[in-house]
This record gives sequence, C-alpha cells and structure tokens, in this order.
Amino acid sequence: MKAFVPLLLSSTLLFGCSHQEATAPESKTATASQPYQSITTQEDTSQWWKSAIFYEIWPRSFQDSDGDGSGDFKGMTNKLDYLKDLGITGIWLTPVFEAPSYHGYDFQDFYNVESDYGSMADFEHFIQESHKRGIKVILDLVLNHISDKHEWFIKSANKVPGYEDYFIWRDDRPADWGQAWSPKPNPTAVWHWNETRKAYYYGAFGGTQPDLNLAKKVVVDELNKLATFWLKKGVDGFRLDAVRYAIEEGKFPLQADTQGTLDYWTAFTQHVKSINPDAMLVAEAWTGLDIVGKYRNNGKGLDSAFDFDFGYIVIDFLNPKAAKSADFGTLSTTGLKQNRENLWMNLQNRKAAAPMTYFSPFLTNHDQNRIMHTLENDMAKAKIAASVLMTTPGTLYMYYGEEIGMSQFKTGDDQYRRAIMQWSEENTAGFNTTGNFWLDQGKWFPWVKDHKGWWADYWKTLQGTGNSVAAQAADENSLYNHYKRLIKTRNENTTLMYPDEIRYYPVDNVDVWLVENISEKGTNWVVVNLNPTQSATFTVPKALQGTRKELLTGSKKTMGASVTLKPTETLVF
Ligand SMILES: [Ca+2]
Ligand SMILES: [Ca+2]
Ligand SMILES: [Ca+2]
Repeated sequence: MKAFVPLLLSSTLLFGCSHQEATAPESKTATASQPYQSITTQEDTSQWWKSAIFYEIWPRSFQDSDGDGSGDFKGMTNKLDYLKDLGITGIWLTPVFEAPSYHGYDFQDFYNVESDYGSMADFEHFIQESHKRGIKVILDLVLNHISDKHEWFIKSANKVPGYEDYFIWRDDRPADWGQAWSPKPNPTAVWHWNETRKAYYYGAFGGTQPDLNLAKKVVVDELNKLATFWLKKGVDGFRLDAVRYAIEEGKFPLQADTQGTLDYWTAFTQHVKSINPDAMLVAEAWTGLDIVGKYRNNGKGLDSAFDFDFGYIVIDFLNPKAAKSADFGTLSTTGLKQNRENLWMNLQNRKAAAPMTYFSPFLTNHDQNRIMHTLENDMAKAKIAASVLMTTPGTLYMYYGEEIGMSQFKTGDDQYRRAIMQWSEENTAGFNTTGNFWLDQGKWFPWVKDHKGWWADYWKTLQGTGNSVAAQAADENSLYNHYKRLIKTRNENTTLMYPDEIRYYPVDNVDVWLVENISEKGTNWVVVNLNPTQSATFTVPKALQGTRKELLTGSKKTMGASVTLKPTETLVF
C-alpha cells in the first residue's frame, strides 16, 4: 500500500525525472498535510522465519538435568513449555557439536553432539519435542575454522595425502596481514607456527581455531555433507558464525567480505536449499548494514542476517554514556542522534540495504555485554528496549534471560555474559538440584591460574530480589510479563512483522516513538514513551485520534487531540 503525496510528485516532475525515479518517492520531512515520513517495502512473507521470534540458548547455562553443572538437552527439553508459553517460535542453539572448549565454537567432531549435553538420542528428542510445540530449531554452524584438535588439522600438519591444503599454510609468515577486522598489520595474531609441519597456518580467531581452506573443493564438499547430516536430523536451519571471513584473498581489506566469500555463501545456501528448501540461514556479519545486505546476493544468497546496529542504537538513546564505550565492533557511531531518530534511521538503512525483513534485529547476544548490564540494571529502560524490539519488523531474536532482565556479575570475560539462567529463587536458581555450576569449575578455564568460582556467590547477592522467572511471573508489572504481552501481540499481528509501509510521525515530543504499520491486513499503531522517568505529552496525529482496542492490555483506549504517556508506556493498536 502506497500513499503518494501530490506535493512531492510535482516537485519530482519539475526536474523532469523518468518514470522509474518517480515510482518510489519518500518524504524527507513531515509537513502539515503529511505529518509523517514513510518507507514502503515489498516483502516476501511466505517464508516461515518472517514471522518467527527466536530465543538464543547458551546450552551449558540453561538447565542442568543431571546435576553435573553443565546444562544439557534434557534440561532444555524440560523448559520447552516455558518457551512456548513465552510465545517463542524458534530456538537458536549456540554450538552443540563435540568440542574441547566450554563454548564449543571450535568443533572437534561435526557428527556428534557435545557429550556434556547428552546423547544423540537426547538431541533428537529435543528436536521432536520442539517441533511438537511449533518451535523451530536452528544450530550454530562455524565453517570458517575448526579446532586444532580436529583430525583434519592433525592430518594436514602431518601432510597426510589429500589433507595438505585443508588449511592455509605458508612457509614464511606474511608480514602485512593482521586481524581481519583491523587495518593494522599484526601477523603474529593470525599466522601461527606449527612445529609438526614447520610452517605457519592462518587462524583469524587464534591458533587453536585454524581457518579452513574454503577455496578447496574437497573441504567445501565435506562441509556441505555435514550440513546435510544435521538437516536430515530435522534441524530447521543454521546460524552461520563469522561469515565475513570465509575466504581470504590477501592482506586487509581482502581478509573480509571478499567476492570469494560472498560466492561461497551463495553456493552453501544453494546446497542447503537442495536438501530442504524451507531451511533458513541467518548470518553473523558484524558490520554495517550496507555490507551485510550483500550476503543476500539478490535472493540467491543467505536468507537473513543479524542487524547489529539495532541493539546499539537502542543503547545509544537509553544510555548514551554506555553506548560510547560499548564494544560494538567496527560499527560507526557517526550520525547517531541519541533519540528516536536512531530508530527511524535504522529502518531506513535496512530498507536501503535489502528487503527490510532480511534483517534480524536483536538487543544483544552471547558476544556482548547483556543489555540489562549496559542499561545499568534499570528495569524501566529494559522495558523500553523490549517495546521497540518486539514492534520492529523482521525476524526477531532475544538472548536467554533478557525476558527477566538478567544482568551480569562483571565485565571483562565472555563467561559473565553466558551465566546460569535464573529460574527460581532457590539456592540453585532452579538450574539443577546439586548446586554444581560450570562457571565455578576450573576445568573449563584452563588458561586461568587458580580459577575461583564466582557464580554461586553472585547468585546469593541476587536471591530474593525478584530476578528469577518464578518471581517475575508472579508480578503483573514485571519485565517478564511485559515481554510476554509484547510477544503475544506481535505473534497475532502480521502487520507488525512485515508491514508494506511504515509511517513515522515525528510528533511534538522527542521522547515519543510513534509509527503506523500498514499492510493489506490492516494497520498497527505503535506508541512508546522512550523516557524511563518522565511522562510525555504530545499532540496526537489526526489519523490516530479516536477510540480503539489497545492490544497489550486488551482494553479500549481513547486517543484525544493530546495524550500524556506515563514513563515507558507502550501502546499498540
Ligand atoms: Ca548436565
Ligand atoms: Ca566436549
Ligand atoms: Ca577464513
């Protein structure tokens, strides 16, 4: 649905533009006759993931069924009803293949599940039980690199015939290479000595995670085979790690986003679709949206990609001071407005880079400090973040614990971002019945001398203060119930998922985020007071005036000529 404005059309005609240029005018500023700015989109809405809300689980921290301190498949299966009740329709599992590390991003065996998490039968049961509840499951796939303990690497180091080029070897260390995300040469960071082969190998993420040689057909075929294996187990797709670094074509900038890399992912997508046309691939390409959009390759490439900008801009207006120091990789902060304009800019950038719903917005993931920590444990701000996430278009992702505002003990190590899920107010937080916690077991942190556990002590400081699922479920005003209402509303309104047109009303109070989503199914208005402490009075656009059912509360609400929103108040019509 498109609403063209005569004023704009006439100014376009003044310059004698061609028909092509005149087909999609977009207003730059709102005017009295058109008090909104508008984006129109044409979305393919037939694919299941376009309406999905994914929940990222860190399996080791979610639920421990046997009490050994590590979460497991049976534990996750026990919690599927919880996720269904929350309204989740997809699960992203961080790595579940056998690996030596606690995090699993260094695969040792592609064809076996992580033994700490249970058996293959436990895994298959988890998939079946998820599907029974209408929940899809995608696995985390790291194809750029594998563990240096994987047999391929050992064979390659020993020059076993056929395996010589599985990795990227050099006799001399190339002096001008460096980390793929930094223009500074730093050859020792990426070229690692191997004593067996007496040569250097490339490992963008360190010596224990050597890069595979994805320019070699036999390697590509092996990785396609492993994708086939898991698709046949019934998984619904993959979250693809570090896609930007697949194929290097030389020193920086040819270590990232190369043509070879784009082609590799397009070919991988085609392979996956040949096995299961409904499987979904979502890319972790941690960079600007214009580059991220390229991985779509005009519909032949990846299905979706994370919108890393989204969480950043939310933090930028909720806690600008934290945004300045937040670790958001290479994202440029130029142009951020520290207010609602951020959100509008993000939608425009998504639209400019690809069909808008190619992008998967989220607040934070396992590689970032938890949003609640970055928002300084301010529950009001967390509610605003939830409101803007759950009403934005695209496939949405949330990180386990975000629904209860899980924070973190401290910063400085990834483990603090990946802590035990807080289910109940018990001493074990409902994680298990033994009080064993992997975070307190030194064996997972071999690089730490005299590892001291911290989680059990940290939990004691939180216990009894409303930081668990159980406590928040019992409180109508909790963040958890706010999320639940938002998710339900989104799941019931496809216009929120993939509008044909989004109208942004820059009303006379900068704290008010007001958009009208329009599709052939109807209209959904979203009104959010972005201020966590102050009420916000604004002049209501004529089109919104009147009495409607407010979807989060289910009750009728009248919007007069002027309305005052309470701090954080969110209305969806
Ligand atoms: Ca366990
Ligand atoms: Ca293991
Ligand atoms: Ca690579």
